[in-house]
Amino acid sequence: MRIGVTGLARAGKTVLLTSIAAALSAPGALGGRIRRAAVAPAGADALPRFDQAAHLAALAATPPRWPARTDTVSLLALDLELAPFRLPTGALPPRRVRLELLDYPGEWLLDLPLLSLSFADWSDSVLRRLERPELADAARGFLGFAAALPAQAAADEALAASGHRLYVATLTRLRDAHGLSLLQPGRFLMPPPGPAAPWMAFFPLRGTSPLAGLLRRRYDAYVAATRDALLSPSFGRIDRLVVLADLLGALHTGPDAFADAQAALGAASSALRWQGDWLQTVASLAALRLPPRVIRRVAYVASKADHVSERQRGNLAALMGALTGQADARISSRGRDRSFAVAAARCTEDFVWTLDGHPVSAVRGRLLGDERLTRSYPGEVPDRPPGREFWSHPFLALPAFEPARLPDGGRGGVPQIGLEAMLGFLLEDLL
Ligand SMILES: Nc1nc2c(ncn2[C@@H]2O[C@H](COP(=O)(O)OP(=O)(O)O)[C@@H](O)[C@H]2O)c(=O)[nH]1
Ligand SMILES: [Mg+2]
Repeated sequence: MRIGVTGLARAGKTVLLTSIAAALSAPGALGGRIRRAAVAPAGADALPRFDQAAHLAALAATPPRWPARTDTVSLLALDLELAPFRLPTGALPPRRVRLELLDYPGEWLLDLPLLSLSFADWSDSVLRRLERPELADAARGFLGFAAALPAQAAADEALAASGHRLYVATLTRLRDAHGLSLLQPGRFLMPPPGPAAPWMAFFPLRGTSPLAGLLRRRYDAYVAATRDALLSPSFGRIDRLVVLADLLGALHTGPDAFADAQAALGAASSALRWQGDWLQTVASLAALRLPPRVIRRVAYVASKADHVSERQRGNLAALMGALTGQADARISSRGRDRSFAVAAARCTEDFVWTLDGHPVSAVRGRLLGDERLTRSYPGEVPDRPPGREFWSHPFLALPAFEPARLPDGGRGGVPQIGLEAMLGFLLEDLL
């Protein structure tokens, strides 16, 4: 069984995989339904391995550290021994299952909508967005370059390369300075390992110039490669998916970042919802290949939920549900999707704080490099996309907490919130 874990950079994928593996390996895991779990040897698989030992050692260090930054894909394989099914005639032998968790960049899933967009339509929608007044500043260099191109610009390599460089710089700025997430193509911000293919050098451009023709051919090659990657053994074999998003971070960054995270989650969830359809199309295009398995369960997870108290975490899960179409009976994929609020490495405890004479449910934890406990109350989490009045009282800072101290090198698991409910949903038919 292969579970894909996806989310944009810093969403919390590495910490989640580390915590899942530690939880499944702890004695009495999932109410005793898992007897034993061991990280499987790398075997002959071409995918890089997820370095579980190093990531868990970081969390278990004194003082604890967050796991080092990772990028691109990696695979964590666990050999599980499950408690036997019991029949009236006696117990069956224990069952053995190989559970694989694939750490998959969410930036790559943002390319799903491109599969059904022509270069002209894609260019037009990207440029219209960049031309909006609130983004025009960040995009000025690139937009100026595109505007200065003659209507019949030649299919010139140097032009294509300069435009590409300016476009990638704009995407990077929109991510780092504006907190935006719907930035396409995702592989421009999270390149696959290995040397970049020459057709990666494109950018959105309107018109019918020879240059636009060259860029269109490159865009088409990019879309074809994206399609192939979705059919490849690494992604094609995924049959359950965790989509992780730092919604609290987006609420904190502000209305534009939040609206953008909403658009990105909406785009990814609708592309996944129609997966049945587009996979059939893709499969027929890629004749002679087996169609990939259809994803049977999707958990949409709001990460770092330990920044807010228990009362707020229900709202956080509801907000995630609202952003991914689960509240809408017309489009929800009955039973296949569910939303959760999870802290894979819980740093805080809940407590009641009296602010201006009013009790509020807050949290407290240690900041990185600080021995004392720090209190935090970022604000009320809305249970649906918030209206304008919400943004007049901005969501307060999210302190950089230190992970909780782990006894016994983490062999008993990592303190967490909501992880078991999420695993129970994903593994229901197995347990
Ligand atoms: N408070 C809190 N912070 C978290 C949690 N999980 C991740 N983080 C923070 O988010 C950062 C990025 O997490 P990481 O797993 O490396 O993200 P990735 O880029 O998606 O793999 C970490 O370094 C932590 O600072 C959590 O459960 N609680
Ligand atoms: Mg990572």
